Amino acid sequence: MIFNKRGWKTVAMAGALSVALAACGSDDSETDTGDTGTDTGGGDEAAVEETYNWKFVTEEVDGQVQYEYAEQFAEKLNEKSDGAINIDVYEFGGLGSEVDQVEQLQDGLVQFAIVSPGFTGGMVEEGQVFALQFLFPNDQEKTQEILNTSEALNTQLAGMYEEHNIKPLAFFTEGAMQWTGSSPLRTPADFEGFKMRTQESPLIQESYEAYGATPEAMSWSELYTSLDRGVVDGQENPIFFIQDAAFHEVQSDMTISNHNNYVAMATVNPTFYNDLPEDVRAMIDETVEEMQPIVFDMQKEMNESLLEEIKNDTENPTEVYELTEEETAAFRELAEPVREYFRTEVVGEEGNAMLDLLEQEIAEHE
Ligand code: 6CS
Repeated sequence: MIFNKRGWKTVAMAGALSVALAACGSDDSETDTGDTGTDTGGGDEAAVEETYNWKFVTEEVDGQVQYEYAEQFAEKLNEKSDGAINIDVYEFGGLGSEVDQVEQLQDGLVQFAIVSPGFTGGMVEEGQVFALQFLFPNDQEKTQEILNTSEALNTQLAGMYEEHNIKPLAFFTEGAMQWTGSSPLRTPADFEGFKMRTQESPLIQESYEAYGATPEAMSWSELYTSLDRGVVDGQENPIFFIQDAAFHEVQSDMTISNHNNYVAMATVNPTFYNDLPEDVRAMIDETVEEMQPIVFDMQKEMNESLLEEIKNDTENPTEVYELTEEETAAFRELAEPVREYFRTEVVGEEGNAMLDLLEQEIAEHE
């Protein structure tokens, strides 16, 4: 595994690169259902008779979990189809913001996307269930097992996304989330007046307001600079992302809070998917399934090794502190009413039924 260290502080997110998509736009109608070409034939597994050129957009960059997922997914499908399926994988930044990317998927300009529910909460309110802190088990294996098997998520929630032209193929964890700050974050009092960067979803913001913080939504493309300049005081993310995006360089403190998991969805445009021949769909489904243990191991390895990198970065020292059980309990208590808020103010009957089932599924794993 290669961990690319890019110095995101110097990267101005390239609006210009979105021109690349616009430029490709006219071709996309052809590539949605696949360019018809000659079968390259030969491979045992390749029953695919046309050639296909698709786009897969991610919210991360080379070396990070989502991008590596998309690369391996593309490689597998290319091999399985004996070269008939070709997928261009796009790093984050090339095609606009995280929200722009979701729209491109819905419009069929890209066929596949990794989507974090944290950017779609205004659209699929029920997807904000992932913003509920301390809902899933602390144990990442158990969490991934729930994500793999949950009917509440894979049937009920997936159906709600599909109504918005987004078909979740799989849910996976990118690791437990931790807090970083320009000051220590150990008790709810430490969040009083603390400017916390969050993703767009209102329930994430509600969760930090419950701690007394002032949440501010922004794209991660602006985050390094915003932390550096004090526009915001802190943020939450899995360890691999904190290190790879170099947020620790501009934060004095990191709290191992394990307050939530970073859940992402591998998604496809449903119209595109449903129009594909059955054998091609089966190939996609098989690949999605194969990717689940691969991405789990990938995030685990990255989160573990990059924690050591943060601890050993003497040029950019970061105080790493792990919450005690007692300290965690204080946050857990404040997070509890947010679950009730989700039930009564955010979602309706369907969302409540989904959370009931999810809570039951979680309890069965604990
Ligand atoms: O904090 C964020 O917004 C970003 N974090 C991760 C782990 N992936 C992409 C996302 O946009």
